[in-house]
Amino acid sequence: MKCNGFPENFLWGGAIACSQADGGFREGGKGISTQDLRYLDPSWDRAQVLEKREKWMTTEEFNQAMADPSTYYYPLRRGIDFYHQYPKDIQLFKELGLKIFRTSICWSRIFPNGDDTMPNEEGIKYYSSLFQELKKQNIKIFATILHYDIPVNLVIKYGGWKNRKIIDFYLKYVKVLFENFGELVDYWLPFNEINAGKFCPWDGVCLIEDQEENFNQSIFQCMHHQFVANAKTVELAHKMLSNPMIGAMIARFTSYPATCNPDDVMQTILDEQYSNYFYLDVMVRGKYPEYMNRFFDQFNIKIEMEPEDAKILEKNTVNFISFSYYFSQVSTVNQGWEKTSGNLIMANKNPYLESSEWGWQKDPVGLRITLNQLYDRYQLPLFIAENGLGTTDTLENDGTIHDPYRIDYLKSHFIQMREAIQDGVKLLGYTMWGIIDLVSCGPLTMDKRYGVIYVDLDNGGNGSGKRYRKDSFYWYQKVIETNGADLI
Ligand code: BGP
Repeated sequence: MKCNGFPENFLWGGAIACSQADGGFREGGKGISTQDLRYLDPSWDRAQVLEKREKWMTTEEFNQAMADPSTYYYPLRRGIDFYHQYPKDIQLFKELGLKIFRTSICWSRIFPNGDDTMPNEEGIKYYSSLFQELKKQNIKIFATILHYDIPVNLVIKYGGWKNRKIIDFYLKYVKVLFENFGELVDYWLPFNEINAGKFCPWDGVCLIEDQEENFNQSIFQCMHHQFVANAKTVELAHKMLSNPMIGAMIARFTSYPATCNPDDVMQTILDEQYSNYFYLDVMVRGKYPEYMNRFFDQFNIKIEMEPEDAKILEKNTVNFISFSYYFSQVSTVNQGWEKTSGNLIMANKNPYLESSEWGWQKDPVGLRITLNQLYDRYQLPLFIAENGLGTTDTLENDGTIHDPYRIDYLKSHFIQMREAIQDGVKLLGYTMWGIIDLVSCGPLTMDKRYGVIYVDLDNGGNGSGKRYRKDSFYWYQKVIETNGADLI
């Protein structure tokens, strides 16, 4: 039954990732993860932050980070201290009325080195109590098994995702999660934005820039291992759990032809295939699509596969599709087309759209387009795993935060979600990105805030850490309570 245009059981939610929120660096037996090594000088201005964001991990930076045990230049080691504050934060989520909460599990809390014989009991205990607390408050759990951060030892010793051995380490980790949290978690997601490896190789597939001869070759080899790991996780889920919901996720790069020049239209098709559909085709349709052969030839990519891989991929496909959606762009063969920032990439500018403070082009209708495109192509239920507006907020002296721009952003996207549902799209839920302010993933700053809950910390981790409700908190609370009735 539909109610106010949204299904009665629509899952209004919020999302975070452990590496951006937890902190608790080296506490509870946690090992060092690849995201713990990402560097930010808190004194940098916006231009310096943006310049750094364009750069990938180098050997020099890696060694420097490994030698530095402090948190000063490493904001992802600090997060927002969710590791300690989660009981109070969950109270706020409860007050907000969240139906579902998405977070990732930190692999290096469960297996500190990735190849340990036994899991770290303290890590298991932490997630048990976090998940039980959520259940106590009647909040469903959407767990991401890997959101970029793998134990760094796996990179040092084995070369990370390039090495096929990592599939077994990953599955050993997954098995522990299913054994311990199988009854608690409602939706499982083996990989956050699996296409991220192509655009941000350190985050997605843990490759160090100056250690690769053919970057594309390495990226797609890693990706193949992730696809096999994904399929084997699906297989394991069906063996170990009852009726598991286990999904795929991409960072969705919605693109329109820049002009009606047929070359631009063809470019749009190629951009769709290479940046979006390839990844979903493998995980949903269970095989490598033919159009990738041409791409692989062009970049001289030869993926090593085991004879059984094709069967594994074919037999173990996901049962829902999730994606992040923040912006849209245009596709063109015109190399000189004006560019702007976007999630994970530099995007071609669309003159019809306004951009956020960080250059990301706001396009609510693009969300309806995306939902229709993905549902039409795959005919599987969809889940919007991330969406939101990252921007500066001001904490007033009286503890209020007035963020009408965020309300506008969310409202316009929710209206288009409702349109898509009326178009016939099966949409399970929506987990707003960064429901509580956290360290941003690209720039690594706190001043790119997404939350409806403000966290009093600056780019250097200074501040009380106190949580405040923004105006958007009360607005989202009403949306959830009325299941979207108040949207115009
Ligand atoms: C996605 C990531 C998230 C998140 C989001 C927003 O790609 O899955 O971890 O951070 O983008 O990006 P940013 O934090 O760079 O603004």
